[in-house]
Amino acid sequence: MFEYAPAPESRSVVRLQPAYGLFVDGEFVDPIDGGSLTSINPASEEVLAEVASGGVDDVDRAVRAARTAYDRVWGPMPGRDRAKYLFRIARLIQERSRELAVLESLDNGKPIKESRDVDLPLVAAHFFYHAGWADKLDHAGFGPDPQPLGVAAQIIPWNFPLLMLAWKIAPALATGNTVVLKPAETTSLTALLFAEICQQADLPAGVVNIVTGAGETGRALVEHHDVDKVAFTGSTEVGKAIARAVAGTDTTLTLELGGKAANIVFDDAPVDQAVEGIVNGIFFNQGHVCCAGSRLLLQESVADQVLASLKRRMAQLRVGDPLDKNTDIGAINSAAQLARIRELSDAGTAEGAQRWSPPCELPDRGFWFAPTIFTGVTQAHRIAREEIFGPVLSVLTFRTPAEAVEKANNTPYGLSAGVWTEKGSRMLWLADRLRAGVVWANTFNKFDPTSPFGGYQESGYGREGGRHGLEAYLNV
Ligand code: TXE
Repeated sequence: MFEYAPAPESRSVVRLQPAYGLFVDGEFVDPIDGGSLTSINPASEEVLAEVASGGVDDVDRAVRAARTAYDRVWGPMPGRDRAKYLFRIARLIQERSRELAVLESLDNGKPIKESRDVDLPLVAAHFFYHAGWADKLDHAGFGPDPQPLGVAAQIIPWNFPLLMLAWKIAPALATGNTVVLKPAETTSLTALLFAEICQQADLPAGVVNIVTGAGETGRALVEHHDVDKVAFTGSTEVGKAIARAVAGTDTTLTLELGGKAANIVFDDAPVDQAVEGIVNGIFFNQGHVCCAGSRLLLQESVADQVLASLKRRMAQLRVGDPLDKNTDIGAINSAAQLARIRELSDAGTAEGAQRWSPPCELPDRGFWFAPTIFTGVTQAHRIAREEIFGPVLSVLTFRTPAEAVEKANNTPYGLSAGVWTEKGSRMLWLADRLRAGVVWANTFNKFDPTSPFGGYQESGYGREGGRHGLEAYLNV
């Protein structure tokens, strides 16, 4: 067993304060009626900082600050001026990207090579992309002078703390809305560093407010009478509760919820390339990805070959210290999530599927789970139906393209899917029939700010990114 020891030179980029307040009306403030949360490093269980937990009065203060900023400053501001702030924020994110990436890995547990090379570049790209829209909304097909909605309440999860913040805040600000954002309780720190960046960019006070806290804080925000728009990313269960809470009000809602994506491999697919796509599909970010390729559908004639190659590749994956640049799989974000992954994996074994993981030493402290695949999975098994949100892959087989579509669509979700085949006609045939918001062709987990992202059915509604994402923040 090795001791978890973060590389000191990386860690030193981050200057953590012992305690953080809420970011309201351009300042860090103590909560009025809230308490505090302890933020820990999931790879070591060491305490990183105390973080304020906002109560009902804190949420009210933040919404009032956002309303005032909307009425007096941000709503009336010409798009070209809003763009300048967004460009400034985007550049500051680039300048401070090392610090942000290290903090993200410390707080979330994700490998530094992902936070540094995937999350942070995408976060900056989102702000640059939306900065470019701010002065062009009249020409985007929404009609002349489309109006913002007002104050947006935004609730985000812990799997991509900064990237989800960027997906929410950048389009809201570009379209002239102001924001109260609540990060997830286990990953608040990069949102608070982002608040510092807003100060550094001289963003007018109240345009962005960050209220940290757990579900109760989120509920107070969603139920606040002066919120015009709610945008939520998280579990389907909480998404449905939010939909019920705003039903009958004039608050508009977008929901980005869970998934159980099929990654479909045909017998003409290049095996090495497909195996890389399978590994990326399920082990990227420890599988804490709403669009993770968590159901692998293999055409029977190549199933053995692909599985053998996948196992060889899995044996090379390095699990461990998120701050080590050679790490492929970091820590599970929380004890609660680890318990959920264990429970569903145990159910897989109990229901008769065969479990396999490569030999893999896991650190003693922290929350860890070895990369795992289950074969012999049937569609009735819980591991084929429920979102595991961890590094666990359920493998099923199919014979014909029609059977692949039928199995892929046999889920209450519909966020994404992947197809691996050299035949273009087959690719298009499947893309037409797969009920998923995104269908990746010979790739997986590719994101771009220009491309709308969102789901069908229990994966939610509304789109984020691209021109469609702007629509969610405008009266058109
Ligand atoms: O989600 P929650 P959890 C799935 C994944 C995971 C499961 C549970 O399967 O195992 O959900 O994760 C806030 N009103 N996804 O418990 O509770 C909460 O504080 C308003 C998929 O972490 O939905 C946090 O900020 N807000 C998913 C956010 O909701 C409330 C990402 C998400 O937490 C609230 C995360 C309430 N009543 C989990 N209760 C994806 N789509 O990517 C909680 N929150």
